[in-house]
Amino acid sequence: MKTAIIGFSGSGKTELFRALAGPQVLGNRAMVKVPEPRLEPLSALFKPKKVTCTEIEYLDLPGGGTQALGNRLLSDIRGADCLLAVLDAFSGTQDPLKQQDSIEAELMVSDMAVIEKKLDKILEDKKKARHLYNLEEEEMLLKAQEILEQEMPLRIDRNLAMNEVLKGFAFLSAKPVLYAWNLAENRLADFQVPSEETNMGHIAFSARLEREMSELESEQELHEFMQDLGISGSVLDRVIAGTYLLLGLITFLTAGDKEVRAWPLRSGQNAWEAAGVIHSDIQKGFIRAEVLAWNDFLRCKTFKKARELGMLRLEGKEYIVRDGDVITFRFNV
Ligand SMILES: Nc1nc2c(ncn2[C@@H]2O[C@H](COP(=O)(O)OP(=O)(O)O)[C@@H](O)[C@H]2O)c(=O)[nH]1
Ligand SMILES: [Mg+2]
Repeated sequence: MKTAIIGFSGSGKTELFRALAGPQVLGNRAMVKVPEPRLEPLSALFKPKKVTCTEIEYLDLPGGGTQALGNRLLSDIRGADCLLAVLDAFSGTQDPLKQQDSIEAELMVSDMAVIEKKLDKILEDKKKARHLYNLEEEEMLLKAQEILEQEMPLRIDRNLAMNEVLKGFAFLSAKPVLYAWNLAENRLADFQVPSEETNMGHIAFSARLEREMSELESEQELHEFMQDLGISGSVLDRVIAGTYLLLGLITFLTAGDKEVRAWPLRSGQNAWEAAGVIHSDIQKGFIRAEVLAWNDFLRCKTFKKARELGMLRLEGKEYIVRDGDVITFRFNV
């Protein structure tokens, strides 16, 4: 999972990146561990050699001066699954809503250019009476163009944004976006973040505060600091929770003596798809999934007990995985 951090120069992108990546990270790419408290009780039971959590890759991109993107960065942004867009709401020099409008406009203009070029190409092919072009592609592109002409980002149309035919274009305005409002410290407690829209979320943070928090010596100090300011959780927690919500992700777990591990899955995906997240062999040879719901695990504490109580369920490929399911896959190699 890859997230590109975008926004105007000076909005606090690099500060946010450092808060996510930790001070020791050099360069502009970092794998950030997704906090997963459910790994601990499982590890206590299995005492595995390895405990692995999910990671999200964050990419810090230099701001393009007067632009939030800048052409040479587009290819980096295209490769991202979602965008984290930082808004300067601390300095008072630029209205954050205007920044948001500019970012949206840049994303849409970029997509529009790609679409026009491709449609021109299709037109040429038609003139030559070549029927090599893909009719569905043309249809989808025209639909996308229509949305953009109404000054709407492609992400508002979920089906279009996820469409297989359009995937290869990696349209920027089709990507889910999480806006991070970089607020002045004193506004953090009572700021109301805008409500969610399709494929768009918002969180608030203060880059200055995050930096101060990272310099505190003890947990106790940190706790008091946060209480005084009326904030809960770190920006890392908020960004990750925001990203999971935005992408509709849930977590399932696998547990054994070798490894206890958390895996990301899109909400609504089934056991067969979950198997594929782990390994294509497990998916190919899928026989069944033994599933223990998280609350049942907490109640039973051991798999033996869970089996005795009939809480360990045998599920087939079609079973829709739930957040926190502990799954053992049975498969043929
Ligand atoms: N006072 C204050 N300064 C900030 C805040 N966020 C960023 N800055 C400062 O603004 C400048 C630009 O921040 P940076 O993260 O490098 O912005 P970028 O260009 O988006 O990567 C740096 O000097 C930061 O210390 C903030 O929340 N409060
Ligand atoms: Mg920077």
